Amino acid sequence: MAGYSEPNENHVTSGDNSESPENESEVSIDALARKVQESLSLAKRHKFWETQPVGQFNELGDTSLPEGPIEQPTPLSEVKQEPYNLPSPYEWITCDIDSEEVCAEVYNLLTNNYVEDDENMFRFNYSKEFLRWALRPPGYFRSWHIGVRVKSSKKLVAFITGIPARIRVRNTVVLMAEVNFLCVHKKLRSKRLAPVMIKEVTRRVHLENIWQAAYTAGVVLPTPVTTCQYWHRSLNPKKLIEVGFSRLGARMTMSRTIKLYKLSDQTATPGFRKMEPHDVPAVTRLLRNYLQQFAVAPDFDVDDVEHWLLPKEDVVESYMVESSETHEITDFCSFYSLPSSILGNQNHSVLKAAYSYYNVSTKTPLLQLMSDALIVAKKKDFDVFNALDVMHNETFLKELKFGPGDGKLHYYLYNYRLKHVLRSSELGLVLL
Ligand code: MYA
Repeated sequence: MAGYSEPNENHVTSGDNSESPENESEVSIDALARKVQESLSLAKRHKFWETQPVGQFNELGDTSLPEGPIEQPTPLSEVKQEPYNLPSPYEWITCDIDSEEVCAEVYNLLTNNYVEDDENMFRFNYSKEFLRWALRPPGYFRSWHIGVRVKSSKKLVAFITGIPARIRVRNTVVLMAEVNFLCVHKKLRSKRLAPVMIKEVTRRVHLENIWQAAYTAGVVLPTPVTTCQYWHRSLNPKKLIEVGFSRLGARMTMSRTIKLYKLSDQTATPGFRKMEPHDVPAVTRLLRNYLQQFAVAPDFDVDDVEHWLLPKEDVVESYMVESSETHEITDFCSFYSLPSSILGNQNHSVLKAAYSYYNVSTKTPLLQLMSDALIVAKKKDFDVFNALDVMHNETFLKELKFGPGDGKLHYYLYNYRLKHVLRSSELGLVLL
């Protein structure tokens, strides 16, 4: 991932509105000039990304271009055999995430240097268990877990990963790399290390005869296949307000706010229970069938479902609805656990966030299913439940009192062109 997001408050603009019309027009001409300048330099802005096989901004709307791979694979013998050059103080390493020591180094790098919100109040704090889960799906390649160390001190200062995934784009299942956890130590930013890291992961993906990738980012790059918005549902409004994640609404008191977000102690759906190992085949069928309707979605088999959706304490939670008569599994919901460090608050250091993952409703209305998901997340002591506006999520967000976030999350494909930008609801893919 990732893009960071916090609840989006409608700020009431204060300040002096008594400017003369003259001033006003100067301001707007200035703003216009800036906009024109920005749009003119847009094409020059991505020295690295312009050289890559990704949709370019100037191709937007050009429907004459074919859908599918942008470049054809090259023979494996022509793939560069040695790593890209790093500036001389640094060296490549392949990270053995099974090693407790290496995992701790990666965890520390990310905990101190990974994605923050725009105001630098929160930073993602993926747990070690989460990282092991995220990086070792079926068929993973250790060579795609790439670190950069300082040669002299051996300190880990940068990281990038890929994992293999079958992603269906419309009717074609494409073997891809999902690229994530790109991180450069704060002290080494803006030195063009990121492009070298991206080229190196690309080279190592090519060596496995894989030529496409999927990734998400909070920044705009050439060119998103879709742009999603995060929504947030307060579970512990008092703490969220105390740490500055959300604000007390206009004409609201703390006690009214707590009451507004109060949830029932009990889930409502008969037969709602935690997923167990023997459910894997039924969940796989349910999910495969459901994901077919989206333009871009993972092509999960039983091994993927076992890895990605079987509950793992403090990492991923999955619940389903089993009919008491037929024992048929009719509905499914899941969320993963991604806490954030709270930067500079005296009383709280961690924000516990649940992120909506894959949800399927065939019999229980999605609204009721997700209301039960909120109840179990609250029971597990999460402070907030986050969801993107992907798949059918828009149908429950407002009603279940989610508020829109300020951050956007852009989805990208590498070396695969789509003719049209997708609506977020056409996307059936959630990356971690
Ligand atoms: S998204 C999470 C990214 N991580 C963070 O936001 C953590 C905090 N930030 C940092 O650690 C650094 O700021 C990073 C950039 C490392 C992000 N995705 O080295 P630079 C371009 C892609 O001087 P730094 C995630 O993990 C930027 O536009 N490109 O910059 C998915 C510019 O290029 P151009 C990005 O700030 C990652 C160049 O890098 C991103 O020191 C998917 C500047 O380099 C970004 N998030 O470091 C990676 N941010 O001039 C792509 C900046 O052209 C995978 N840049 O605009 C592609 C598929 C590869 C496999 C293909 C297989 C076939």
